[in-house]
Amino acid sequence: VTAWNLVSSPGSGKTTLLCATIAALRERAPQRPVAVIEGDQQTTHDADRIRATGAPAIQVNTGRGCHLDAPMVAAAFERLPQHESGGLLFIENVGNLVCPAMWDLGEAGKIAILSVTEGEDKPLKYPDMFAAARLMVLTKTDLLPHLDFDLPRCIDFARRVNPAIEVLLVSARTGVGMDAWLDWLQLEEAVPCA
Ligand SMILES: Nc1nc2c(ncn2[C@@H]2O[C@H](COP(=O)(O)OP(=O)(O)OP(=O)(O)O)[C@@H](O)[C@H]2O)c(=O)[nH]1
Ligand SMILES: [Mg+2]
Repeated sequence: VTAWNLVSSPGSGKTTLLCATIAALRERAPQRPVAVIEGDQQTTHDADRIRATGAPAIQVNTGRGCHLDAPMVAAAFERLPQHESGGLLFIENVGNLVCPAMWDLGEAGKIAILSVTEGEDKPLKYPDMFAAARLMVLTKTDLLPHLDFDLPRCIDFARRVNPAIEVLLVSARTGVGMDAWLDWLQLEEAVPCA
């Protein structure tokens, strides 16, 4: 099973992107099992949203904890129904740009999600997260015409803390960038973890 660990501040669009990804993967690779482990301090809202797409999801509530750890993920994984080998597992970490950077969940890679409404300076302000990530996905790009977000500057800031980080632009709302995101997932799966 290939696992991707999605890390970001609260509300960057992780669950929305995952719902759109599950729907798109159903078209591309209908046989491939896809499951999600959802981390939040409280509520089952996100797991409910994932299950509404038809994919299995386990919600982990961390209470006062600010991140998922490997034992939590292992326990949740055991509860996933018949997750066959060869499947794809998305772990949506607790919304927090600091703590989740420091925890290895057995993932193929961390994917930092940054929405364009958060400001282009976040990679410099929270460098550990962007240093730990293989990919930065800039989300909500449909909102760019309404914002002062400086895209080249944001990419430059991310590469200052992680020269190897890859960057994708996606709008889950319009679907722009979804194909490149799915291509990245497919290609990078074959690349061993650093
Ligand atoms: N305009 C626009 N809004 C989006 C897009 N993706 C997500 N949103 C909105 O952003 C808000 C937060 O989205 P979520 O998917 O819940 O974000 P999240 O990162 O999962 O949030 P937490 O799990 O609470 O950290 C919602 O109101 C979404 O409708 C997008 O591509 N474009
Ligand atoms: Mg979410």
